[in-house]
Amino acid sequence: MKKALITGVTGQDGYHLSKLLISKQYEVFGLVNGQRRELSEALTEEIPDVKQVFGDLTDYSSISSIINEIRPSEIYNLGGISFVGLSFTQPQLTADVTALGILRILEACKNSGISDGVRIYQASSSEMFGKVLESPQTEKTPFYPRSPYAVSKVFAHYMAINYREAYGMHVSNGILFNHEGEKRGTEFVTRKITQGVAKIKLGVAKELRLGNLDPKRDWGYAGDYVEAMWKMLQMEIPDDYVIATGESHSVKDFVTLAFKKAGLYGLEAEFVVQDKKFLRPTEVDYLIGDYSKAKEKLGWSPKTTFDELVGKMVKNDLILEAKKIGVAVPKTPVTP
Ligand code: GDR
Repeated sequence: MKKALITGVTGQDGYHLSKLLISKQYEVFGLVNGQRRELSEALTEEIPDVKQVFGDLTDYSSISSIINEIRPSEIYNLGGISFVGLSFTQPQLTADVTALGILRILEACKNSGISDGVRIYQASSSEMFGKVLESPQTEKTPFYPRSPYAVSKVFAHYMAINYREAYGMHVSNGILFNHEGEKRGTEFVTRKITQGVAKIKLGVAKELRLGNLDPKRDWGYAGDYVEAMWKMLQMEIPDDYVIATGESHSVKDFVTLAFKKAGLYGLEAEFVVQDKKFLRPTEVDYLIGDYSKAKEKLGWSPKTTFDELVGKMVKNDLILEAKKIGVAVPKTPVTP
């Protein structure tokens, strides 16, 4: 039985990846820091087969002893401060977790003598392209990070490459563009929109407060993207891959479609309020990824369309919000 260690196991990608690896008969270990018990409990309830191990990406000794004890064949580093907005107010914490976390993992593997056998996935991000220098973005596009989060991800990305080149370790970077779904945290714009739309539909919210509606993102479905992570570690030679859909839509497009999916045609102008509080000191305006390399080498392509993604998320939030107030789930139109 293959053993996999996942950091960030209580996040959206941790959920999808754990499900995938368990379906492939892996023994899955998930790193939890023990401070947020509600997250651990929710994970136990949803995926009891994940074995939770206690440690923290900021604490080398805990990472090292976990790796020594488990001796995993695959490590997926999904942990970190992942909310770009928060990284502006907590830049040092962001660097400690998001930038240095992978370094601690790499060092722990090297020092425990398992660096030859282990395969490591580093969650790189399209945020590294920031103020883009070319479009669409590929594995060769230069980086121009625009937040403490993105700067940390660039550090981690190159550290992964350096350990690959310096010590021959099997480390791959997945440069994932935005990926969303039912498990997305409500601080991220897509889920904030779909939850907000569901509340408006049910009459429990009167407005949806958002920041900048103009930025464009390449949005895919998280369930599709974790397949690519796994595929990268099954390759004989480690490498870096862009994982994206090749389509870009604005936040405004997402809002319009979400209102439509809930049967609130064209009502966004009435409910959406722009709030300066959600603006960022530096913004990433436009991202669109070219996933040709992943398609060719990994045989990976996205399965879920933008329309399906928004539909899925709105439907899920309508069910959850209706349950909270004990009413029937409103019917959503199949075709607008
Ligand atoms: P992003 O995701 O920063 O792209 O990073 P997010 O959903 O937070 O923002 C997307 C865009 O929407 C704009 N926006 C708002 N964002 C939030 N969160 N809340 C708002 O109210 C709001 N209004 C407008 C933002 O300014 C931005 O332009 C995500 C994260 O998951 C990263 O961890 C990951 O690396 C990248 O995607 C790929």
